[in-house]
Amino acid sequence: MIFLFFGILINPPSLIHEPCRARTGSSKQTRRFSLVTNNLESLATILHEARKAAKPIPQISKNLSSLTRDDAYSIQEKQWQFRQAAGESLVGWKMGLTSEAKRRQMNLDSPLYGFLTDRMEVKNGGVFSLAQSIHPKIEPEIAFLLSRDLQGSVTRAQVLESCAGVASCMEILDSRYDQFKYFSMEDVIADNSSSSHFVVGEWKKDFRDLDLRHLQMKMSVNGELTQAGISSDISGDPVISVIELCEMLFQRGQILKAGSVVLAGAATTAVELKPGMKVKLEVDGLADVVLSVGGMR
Ligand code: OOG
Ligand code: MG
Repeated sequence: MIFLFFGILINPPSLIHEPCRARTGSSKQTRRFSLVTNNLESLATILHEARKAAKPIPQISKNLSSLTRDDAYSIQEKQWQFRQAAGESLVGWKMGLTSEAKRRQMNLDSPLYGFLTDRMEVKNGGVFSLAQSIHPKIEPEIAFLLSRDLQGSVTRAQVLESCAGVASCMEILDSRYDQFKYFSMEDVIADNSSSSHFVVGEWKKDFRDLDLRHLQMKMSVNGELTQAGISSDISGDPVISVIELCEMLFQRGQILKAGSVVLAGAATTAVELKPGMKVKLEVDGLADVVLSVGGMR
């Protein structure tokens, strides 16, 4: 696997730029497409294996700066296919870098998304073991549960009409890259936008009286406040994260399906997880969400 990775890095395939040519047909072009696919698939395999083994890898853009954003989402989608083949099911999506605090912390400039599977969910009040993680962090978010499909360009009112519940939520991030560092948006997107796990509080179904733009959010570790923000720190309004996700998915030929959970992005910077931590998020008007950290790294 290491040889495969360095093989790709030493001989960065200019082919990676040309996925569309494949669809035009001649045998030469078909071959080209299969080479492209193989390269993106190899990168997806490397990231997938790094996650499973909890062993970080060098940032893929370090020697492959030609990777496009579309390539990066293709790598992400391939990892979803590997996980689906292993029996995982899609439960929703996470938006990331929707707050200024996070963009500054990660030195990147625009929102991105990743997929969430059933195996990434940790029960509220449960224990998260560090055994299978590389360098996990946790961050305070707000989640939405959709009751209807949403597609393409949608309004705030349409999102709210299609929403069955709102909840406080914490996302656990774990970059598969050395030192939790990236060189580009493409690195992060290819790595499923650093998503590792998530924990959602009880869904509030009658959320219509809540002003979703003005909810105080407080995350504490072992009773001590560490992160404080307001829901408007997330995209100016967390509902806008759902609107943006819907548009971004549409550009990749996908829709936001009924039943999906959507994490709107963190309101503050993330906190490194250490054994023995008890992390709690309190959001105005929503039920608390709590997680304990166990296991060794
Ligand atoms: C990228 C993912 C950011 C958020 O909520 O802003 C994210 C990262 O920080 O590694 O999930
Ligand atoms: Mg997040």
